[in-house]
Amino acid sequence: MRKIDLIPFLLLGLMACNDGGGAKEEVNADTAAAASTVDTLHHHADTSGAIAPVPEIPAGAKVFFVNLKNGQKIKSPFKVEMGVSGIALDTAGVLKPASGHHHILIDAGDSLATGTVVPKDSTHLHFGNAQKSAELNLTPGEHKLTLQYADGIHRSYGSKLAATVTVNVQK
Ligand SMILES: [Cu+2]
Repeated sequence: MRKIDLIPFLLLGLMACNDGGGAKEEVNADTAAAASTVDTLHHHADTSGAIAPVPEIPAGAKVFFVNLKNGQKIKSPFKVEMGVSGIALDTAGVLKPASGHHHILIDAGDSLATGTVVPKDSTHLHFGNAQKSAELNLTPGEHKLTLQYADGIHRSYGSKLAATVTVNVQK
């Protein structure tokens, strides 16, 4: 009885030794176990580390220009009121769920792809102090203004939290 029981193990052992794969297989099994552990750790790290995904947009959230309509004629400088509903308005610096701040893109497209860090330059204005209004000084002519919401670390929420109007600045 005992001898018969041992035979399969011996055979396995011999086969493993013969192709030198015995040790390898053990290592592989360990690696697989370790990999799944690391994987679990990574998933946790993803929600708290520097590469955390852009927070989900709450259903129904939107941004809008409060005082500007598409095609509006306006004199410069002028005040822009930035509206948001369904998602919190907060200062920049810390990543929080369901939260963000406004940006105005001037003649720089209809939105920035989700996750894109909003550039900081003369055509990409940040309102990281949770401002709700801004004064713009634009040259005469047509200008496309886009309100783009982004998370606490300036990553765009994409087209779902963007609004665009074209204004006509009078001479
Ligand atoms: Cu920003």
